[in-house]
Amino acid sequence: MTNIVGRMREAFRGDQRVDADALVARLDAVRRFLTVVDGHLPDARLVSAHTLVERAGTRLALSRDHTVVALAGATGSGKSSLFNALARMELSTVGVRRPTTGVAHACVWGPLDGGNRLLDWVGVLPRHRFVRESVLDGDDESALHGLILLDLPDFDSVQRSHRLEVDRLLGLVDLVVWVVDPQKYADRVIHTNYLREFHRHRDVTLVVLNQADRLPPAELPRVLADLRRLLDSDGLEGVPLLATTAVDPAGMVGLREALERTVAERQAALRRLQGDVDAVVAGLEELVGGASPAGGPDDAAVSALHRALAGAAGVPAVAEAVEQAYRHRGAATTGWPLVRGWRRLRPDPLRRLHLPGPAAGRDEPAESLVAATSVPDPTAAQRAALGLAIRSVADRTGADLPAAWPAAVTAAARSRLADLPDALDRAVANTDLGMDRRPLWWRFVGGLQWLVTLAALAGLGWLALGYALRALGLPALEHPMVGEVPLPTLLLLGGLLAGLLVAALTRPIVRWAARRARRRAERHLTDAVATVGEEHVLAPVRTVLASYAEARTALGEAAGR
Ligand SMILES: Nc1nc2c(ncn2[C@@H]2O[C@H](COP(=O)(O)OP(=O)(O)OP(=O)(O)O)[C@@H](O)[C@H]2O)c(=O)[nH]1
Ligand SMILES: [Mg+2]
Repeated sequence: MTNIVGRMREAFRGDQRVDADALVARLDAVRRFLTVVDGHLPDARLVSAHTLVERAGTRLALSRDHTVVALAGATGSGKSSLFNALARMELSTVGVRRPTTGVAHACVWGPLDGGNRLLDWVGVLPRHRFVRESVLDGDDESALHGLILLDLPDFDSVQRSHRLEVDRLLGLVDLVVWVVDPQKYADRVIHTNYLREFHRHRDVTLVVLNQADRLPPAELPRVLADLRRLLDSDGLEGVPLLATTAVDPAGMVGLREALERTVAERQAALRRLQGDVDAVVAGLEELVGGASPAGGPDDAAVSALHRALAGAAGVPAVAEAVEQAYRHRGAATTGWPLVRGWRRLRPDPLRRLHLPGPAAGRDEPAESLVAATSVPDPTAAQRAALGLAIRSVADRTGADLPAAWPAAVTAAARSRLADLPDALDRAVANTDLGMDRRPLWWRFVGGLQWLVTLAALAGLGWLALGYALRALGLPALEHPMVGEVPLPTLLLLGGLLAGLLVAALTRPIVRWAARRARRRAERHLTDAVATVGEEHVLAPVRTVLASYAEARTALGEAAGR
């Protein structure tokens, strides 16, 4: 037995102290992780982390001078007997009928004050709490001062309520003493369902082979060695293993010493929580592990999105209208004055679209402007193309992220889909198409046209006056001659010809300038719809990526890296 206690001491990693501040920092990092991923990852994946944060916060706020130790094991292994033997009192019923203990019993060494709050939280009813006042025992019990020992129901119980109670308590206590007996120590349930689950809590796990007195002395080492092998394969290498005999005080020395050391160290609560953080972090790792944070949606996908947005916003139709309107207005200003009026009667291609332009929104925020343009609604094909482009942005961005995140990226990309049509319409409506001012050269050509037309009219008037005088028999006018041609005739014909010539020469220039105006308007419109795409599609996607990066960092800190 000394041998085993010696081994136990060696394996009991009392020297590895847990720094409370570091642990609190790790818990804060888990908390930050949860805040950051909120809304992006399915809640079901985060249950254990939420539970940890909640439990750890409460445990750390409660007495750290107390160490809650649970005796857990199969029915009949001797938990209540060990409990009573350690308390040196018959507190928990030891029975022949199985199972005996139905609810947890607690014994507190030292004053009850802080212990009571802990037991309220752990959930042991006041009538099942007992106090071991060290004052009465002199110094005998002072070494266990601060211990709260729990006698649990059996974990392999036929009673479902027992099992649930044990599972609940095992999540809260600081240290677990697993009690096995020579008959059932190899039971599969104990190892698979319980011991194996505690491999991250090796520092707060102790295993006792109780009823050691029932084995022939020569058998004990063999059974202990067999149990050690099983524990190792459960991932519990190095966990203290000792033999106990509840019915003999001498058989309790090892366990009592181990508990005394645990209580004196005041480390079990921190070690327990550290193990919990390790387990939770390991479970979360696959949610943010693997790929490093992606930079953002790639250029090709963004360009495709801009094209699709432009299509859905009716940019080609507006640009076409700008070109036509430029030609229409250019011709109306620079054309032959005698046909301008007729041109003006034709509707302006741009006005038909009812685009208020940036001036309309000057006094009110763009958001409040009611989009009421007459730009044609997107066709089914344009809508489908936009849907595809958004999906492609999401797919390409989320492709390298671990499972659960691609869905979050897709949801983010589509999150403002319903607002897109109005936002696009508003963007188009508020874009400066550069069509408000008439170019200077139009006015110059227009003035020239008037000049030559006036010359033609002057010539016409002059000729008409000559004819009139002649018709009335009055002395005829002497027309000055330019070469062989009388000046009024030259003015009339030259004016008409010059007007037609200027109109003919101007037309290709207007066409060229109209194409330029179209391209400029297209540029402005594309910029405007790109801004809408940025706000409504890309920004939400970037938010998810930023959350992912932050979650990675937070989990790294939670892992203590
Ligand atoms: N010989 C011997 N008998 C023991 C020892 N420990 C417990 N027993 C006996 O084993 C039986 C069961 O002990 P309990 O302490 O009631 O076992 P338990 O683990 O509390 O059982 P449940 O409350 O049903 O889960 C009783 O008859 C005890 O007297 C021991 O170390 N040696
Ligand atoms: Mg019992």
